[in-house]
Amino acid sequence: MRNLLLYAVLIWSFAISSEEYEVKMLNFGSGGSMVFEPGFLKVNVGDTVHFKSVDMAHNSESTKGLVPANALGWKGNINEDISVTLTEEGVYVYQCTPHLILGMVGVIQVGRPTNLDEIKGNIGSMTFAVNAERLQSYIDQVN
Ligand SMILES: [Cu+2]
Repeated sequence: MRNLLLYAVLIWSFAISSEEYEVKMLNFGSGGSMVFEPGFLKVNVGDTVHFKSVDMAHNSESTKGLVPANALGWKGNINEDISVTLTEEGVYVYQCTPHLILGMVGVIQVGRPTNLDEIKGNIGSMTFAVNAERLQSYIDQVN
């Protein structure tokens, strides 16, 4: 009986141990102009990412075809914070929709990178006017 109680407490503490992260949406950051910071995040399944609208005219939206197959994705409004709890394992590419062409993208790895090959195959068709190397540099950090 005592062991059962111990297990119950352990499971309960595991369930509430999911972590929270913050990604800022910025006009200028250490990674350049029109940028998410940090642009690459590695989290665990069940963790939550808060996208913070620090500067004006940005949003966070998962990029079509560049999220795990079972993931729902998200679409934040411009000038609004959005919180996303990531429940499907894999690699997620997301964008600021008005500044996608300016390379305002980010990558979140949730647990194991189950769809990494698919992502690598699909990002080749994306074109950026500036910050063209940024997405690849984030993908290179997936491990
Ligand atoms: Cu933006």
